[in-house]
Amino acid sequence: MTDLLNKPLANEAASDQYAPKKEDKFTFGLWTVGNRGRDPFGDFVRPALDPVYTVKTLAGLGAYGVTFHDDDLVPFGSSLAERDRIVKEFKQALDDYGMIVPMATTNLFFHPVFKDGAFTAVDPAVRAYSLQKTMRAIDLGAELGAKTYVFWGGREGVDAEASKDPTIALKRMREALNFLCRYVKDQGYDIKFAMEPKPNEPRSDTYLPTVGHMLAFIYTLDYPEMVGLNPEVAHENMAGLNFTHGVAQALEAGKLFHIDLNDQKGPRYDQDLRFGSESIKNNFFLVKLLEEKGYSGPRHFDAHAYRTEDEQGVWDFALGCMRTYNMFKEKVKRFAADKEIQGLLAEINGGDQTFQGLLNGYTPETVQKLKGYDFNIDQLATRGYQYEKLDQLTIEVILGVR
Ligand code: GCO
Ligand code: MN
Ligand code: MN
Repeated sequence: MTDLLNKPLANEAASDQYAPKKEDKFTFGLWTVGNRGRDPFGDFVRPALDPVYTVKTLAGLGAYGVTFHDDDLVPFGSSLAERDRIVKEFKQALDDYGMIVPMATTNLFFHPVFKDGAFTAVDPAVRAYSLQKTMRAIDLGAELGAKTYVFWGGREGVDAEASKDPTIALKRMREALNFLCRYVKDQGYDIKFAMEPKPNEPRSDTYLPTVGHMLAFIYTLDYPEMVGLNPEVAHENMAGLNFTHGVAQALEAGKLFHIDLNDQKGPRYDQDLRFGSESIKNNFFLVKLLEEKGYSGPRHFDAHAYRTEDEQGVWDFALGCMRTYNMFKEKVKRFAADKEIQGLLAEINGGDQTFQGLLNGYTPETVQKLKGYDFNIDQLATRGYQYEKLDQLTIEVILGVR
């Protein structure tokens, strides 16, 4: 394997203001840079990357940590001795390169045993095995210091609608999460769960398909305080939704435990494109939300390089995700410091303050006043909101002319 850190790319890029730094908290899944370019129509195009080498290379590019599915680190079917050797070497690499594992997860979708799902599979043996595999994977995550444990229900869904009662599927999902929350508590692990919605793929319909569905479901669990969300850019876009609004709802509810950043060209299959490579304006507002509203977790990239790329292209991709995030961050600062934009926003949000007193919550007096007030709605309706101007100024910031 060539050691790309000895080539100039990373070092040159590290010299400018957008260069990723530890404090930016950028993380990558082992499966993301390790993606070998296989798709439903074509085989692998890149060799596998060794996890230790991945840790070293990502650290050199300025990343803060790595995440993994159990099987990304310890290949499925490894012996206990093999597992221990791999974990030891991996821990050493984390130490050597100053990297951490903030999140871990379980692969409940690759092996054929999961073809009908895991926690919601019709077969009780599959459901029981899924709990076993997840507990072992949680142990692995805990051993490596993960504080967030992600649940993406890869195959939790249907192709034949008649095969499952959707209300029973939800009950099964709830039972599994309740069970695993108890497991984490009993082990004394300092771990929270983050559920990741996706509307479809690989199943034609997945249960709990969007941020909103997931959020409502969390409050039906036995330990809702232990469970939050891991929304992904591509997934909400696959459902045609405004990702930033979904993330805002999770954040406002105190439920944004983690985030999967990538990009997507509209509602298609899950493209997992380099962060910020397509939806420039949407991602500007996403970064604005994360940076301005106090999200303090990792900025985790769940994306992969184009299938056309060799290993060099993979590191170009990884560096690109991080640099683009930092470029958006810089634009967000510009937006906040732009006097014309902020003046306009203050004016837009001003309105007639005499009515503010009627909007401070319910009182019988307010009811009386509101019911009796004679609003001049024709005059109110004539207002121009100046949103064309505001949006154009936003575009000018994003495109770098302000
Ligand atoms: C996907 C998902 C996954 C999950 C991962 C971690 O569409 O394949 O986004 O990449 O994020 O399994 O849970
Ligand atoms: Mn995805
Ligand atoms: Mn994801």
